[in-house]
Amino acid sequence: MQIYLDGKFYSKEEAKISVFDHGFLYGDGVFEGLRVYSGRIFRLQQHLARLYRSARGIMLEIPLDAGAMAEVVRETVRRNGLLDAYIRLVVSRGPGDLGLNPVVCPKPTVICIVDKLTLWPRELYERGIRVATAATRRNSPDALDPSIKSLNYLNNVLARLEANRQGMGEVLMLNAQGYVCEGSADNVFLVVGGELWTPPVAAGALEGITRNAVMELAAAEGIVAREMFFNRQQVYTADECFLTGTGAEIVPVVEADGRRIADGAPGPITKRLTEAFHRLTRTEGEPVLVEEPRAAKTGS
Ligand code: PXG
Repeated sequence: MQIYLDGKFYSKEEAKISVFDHGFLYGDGVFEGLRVYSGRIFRLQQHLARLYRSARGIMLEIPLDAGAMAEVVRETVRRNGLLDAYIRLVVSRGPGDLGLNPVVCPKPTVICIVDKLTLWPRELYERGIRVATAATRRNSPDALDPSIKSLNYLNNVLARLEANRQGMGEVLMLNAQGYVCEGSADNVFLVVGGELWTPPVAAGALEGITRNAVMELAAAEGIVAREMFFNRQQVYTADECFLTGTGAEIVPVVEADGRRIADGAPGPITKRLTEAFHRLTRTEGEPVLVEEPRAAKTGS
């Protein structure tokens, strides 16, 4: 494995950052999680746009422009040679002193890691997962805006711990008003009366790249897709529910807080959108790694 760190490539063992890095000391930084499908980086430009928006929100000046950053990602993918992979891009405030004031951190740390994917078990997609509402509310936008994909993920980690303790596949996080925002690391969708609903970013959701792709695919399939505020009761009584994220893609949800959703099986619109999403990931995006043509097999 070759990891990009501040302009150079290192092995996994050698890629080290300072204990004074404010990304480590304070969760002061931003990140992106991307995927490579068949040698193509999925929606690289959208991920970079979100990274730079997140950085702007925390007044972090990324020392590379978006073009140079795109090349860093491509080069890291090329060097690792994985046709299907997960990419983690991290920009932290960089090394400083023990005080939290970012003014002492002149040089942000830039990291790009390309790693093998750990796919969710197939049966989760076939049977769907159970979710529960987390007691941990999503960060309030006036404290730490959830549309900033920051390194400060304790809010999400606390919610994820609740899922683990309850033996659930995920939790649904609510905002302070009780509206559903998202999962601990994924966006949430409902199908209601043939329409597709997902909470608006203003409800406290991340503007997920998978979420946006699903909204576009729905429109192309003739399904009305809306950003809507909804509460837990509307989840319980929905026709279908699913989660979206870069790692998980589209995961059907068949039970929420002990209430079976519709007939308790992944629904038809969820399945249609999943197929459309798989087609999209296989075909969209500029190829960075081209599969070697297989040597033609001869007789023996
Ligand atoms: N909401 C939150 C809070 C997230 O962290 C999403 C939604 C989905 O966004 P995308 O752009 O991925 O469709 C995320 C995704 C993973 C992983 O392995 C994903 C995230 C963070 C850590 C790991 O899928 N964020």
